[in-house]
Order: sequence, then C-alpha cells, then structure tokens
Amino acid sequence: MISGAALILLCCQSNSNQGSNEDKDIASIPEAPKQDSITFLSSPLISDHYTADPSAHVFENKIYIYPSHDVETTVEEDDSGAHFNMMDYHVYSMESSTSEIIDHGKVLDIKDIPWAKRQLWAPDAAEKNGKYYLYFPAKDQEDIFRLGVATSESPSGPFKAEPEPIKNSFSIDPAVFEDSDGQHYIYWGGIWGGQLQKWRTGKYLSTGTSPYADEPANEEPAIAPKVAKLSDDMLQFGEAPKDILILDQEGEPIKAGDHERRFFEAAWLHKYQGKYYFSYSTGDTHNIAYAIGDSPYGPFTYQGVILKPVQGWTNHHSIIEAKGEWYIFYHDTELSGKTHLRNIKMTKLSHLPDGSIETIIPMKKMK
Ligand code: FUB
Repeated sequence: MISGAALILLCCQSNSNQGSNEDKDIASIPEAPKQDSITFLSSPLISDHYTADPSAHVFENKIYIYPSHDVETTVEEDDSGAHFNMMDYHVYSMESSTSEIIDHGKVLDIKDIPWAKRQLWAPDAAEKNGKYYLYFPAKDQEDIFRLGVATSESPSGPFKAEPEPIKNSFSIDPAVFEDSDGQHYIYWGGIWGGQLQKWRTGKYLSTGTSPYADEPANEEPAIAPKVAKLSDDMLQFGEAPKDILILDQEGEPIKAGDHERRFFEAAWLHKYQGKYYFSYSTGDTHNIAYAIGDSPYGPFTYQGVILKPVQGWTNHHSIIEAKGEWYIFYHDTELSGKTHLRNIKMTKLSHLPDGSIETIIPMKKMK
C-alpha cells in the first residue's frame, strides 16, 4: 500500500540532449489528451521522445537509463505487438534521482545490426572491466525474436552490435544482474508476442501466427522465464538456459491459467539483504509482481504486487539502489494516450522491515 504522502508528483526534471543535433520526436508529439480524471504518481522523465521499458543502472556514480524508443508506425496493431515497431535506442543519464536528465542521443540503429529485421524491444545494459554491454531483443530475418549484444567503451555509447545474435537465444526482454561475486546472469523471456511459448519443446514451433497457439493448458505449470550465466566475455550464454521456477506459498508452481500471478514478460532481478528478488510483468493482468529466492537461479516464491497497472496495456520496470535509496523505473502512456507510445517515469521503492515491498499505485482515477 502506498501512503497518501507518497502520492506526490516526483521527478519533474527537464531533459536536454547531449547527442548530435538529432531530430527529436517532440515535433510529432501531439498535445496530451485531456485526463482530468487521472492523478499520476510521477511525471514523465522525457517528453521529447517516446520512451518505454526503462532499464536503469548506476554506472560511474550516475544513474543510466536504457529504454526502448517508441515510435509512430504504419504497422497495424495486432496481438503479437507488431505495432511496437522500434528502430533504435537512446541512452539517458542523471547525476542523481532529482537532477536534469541528459539524452546521449542515438546509440544504436537497427540498420547497424546485421542480423536484425525489426522491432528493437526492451533492452538492458551491464558493465564488466570498464566495458559496457547493451543487450536487446529484435526479430531476425525469419521474424523470430533473438537476443543481441552491442559493446561500448562508455555507458553512454555509442554501441557496436555483434554480427550475430547470442547463440541459441530466443524471445525478448533481456535483463542482466551482477551478483556480489561479480558473476553476471541474464534473465529473459516473454509470452504471446514475445514468442516464449513457441520454444516449449526446445525448438521453435511454427504453428501459425497466433501468439496463443502454443500456451500450456490452464492447469499446467506456467511457461518459465529463463536464466543463464553470461560467458566471461559477456557476449554469449555461459551455460545452457535454465527454467526459472515461480512457486506459490504452498511450494506449487504457478499455473498457466493463473493470469494474476504467472510470468508474462519484463524480467528483473535485484538483491536485497542477501535475498534475490525476481520481478516481472503479469501481462494481461498488468501488474509488476515479485517473488523471492535464495539463489539467482531461484526457485522464487511469489510474494505480491510491486506496481499496480499503469495507464496503457504494458507494464515494464527496473529496480535500482542509488545513493542508499531504492527506485523503480516504469512507463505509462500519459503523454500520448496510445499503447505503443509510452513515456518513462520513476519513483521511490520501499522494502518493508519483513523484506516485502510496499505496493505502488501509479495513478488514481477520480470518479
Ligand atoms: O516495448 C516492447 C515490449 O512491450 C517489451 O519488450 C515488453 O516488455 C513490453 O513492455
């Protein structure tokens, strides 16, 4: 639950672009539709581009944000998310949670990713030995989602894509967690448009275009998100991908029909007081939920909801500690009112004394 006092507008930073004098989308952002009846917990961090799926990290003592860059498209909306037709990535940074947000400009373009055909979806980044790695999903020439990596000497890019996707990679939404011993783990997966259900047998199931065709029956265990150690050079899986088990309080796997609690997409991992917190979107029920475990591989036991539904269909987040405070980055559609044109936001996140996370209510609708 969130206290009334917490329901204030945070984060009113203006944003400035340090990248080349690149065209901003601002000219094409129409006036926000009137939403007098909604009070939002936070304000958009960026208002000259549409941004989504914010993966935040503290690098070089600053907050860096790696979001998707949403764009208008002529591609028609469908159940597989074809209208999320993103073409490039920008990187943003902030000196602190209350500072101005800096746009470092375009850091990777789809035309510079040799294997990628379309849809640059939610990315994440990691650092090792002073080098930076951008992980991202894109559809390959066969329209199969794969995970790619691009590298840079700086957290603000530009990033150079590897010529091939990560070997044996599939699906979407990579998120990289560095454990206290320096080992990096990559988490990923997304059902429906994210195609994870198509890999149930270990091979891609070409059962037509319906994103629902290959889902398990309601009483079967839900499709599991994936985890793997990264290789020493950070460019490949360092081991065969493993299933992440999400259990209910009785120790039973969450079922496929349990849409309130089952994994859908947007995996994230953070560590708090020695415990591993796996958080994710429940998709069609629109929550960010979390589960706690004793190992980066899980199993994780379902605990509850971190972030209630935002405006818009998708809910996608990241969680970081910066200067001793915890923050959640997320998105909604406050600026556009359109599902595929989102804007990123942030607010504080609280771990309660028993280790649970206080539920955040991102908006209130007035009657
Ligand atoms: O941004 C495209 C997709 O929408 C992401 O990959 C999902 O997590 C959802 O936010």
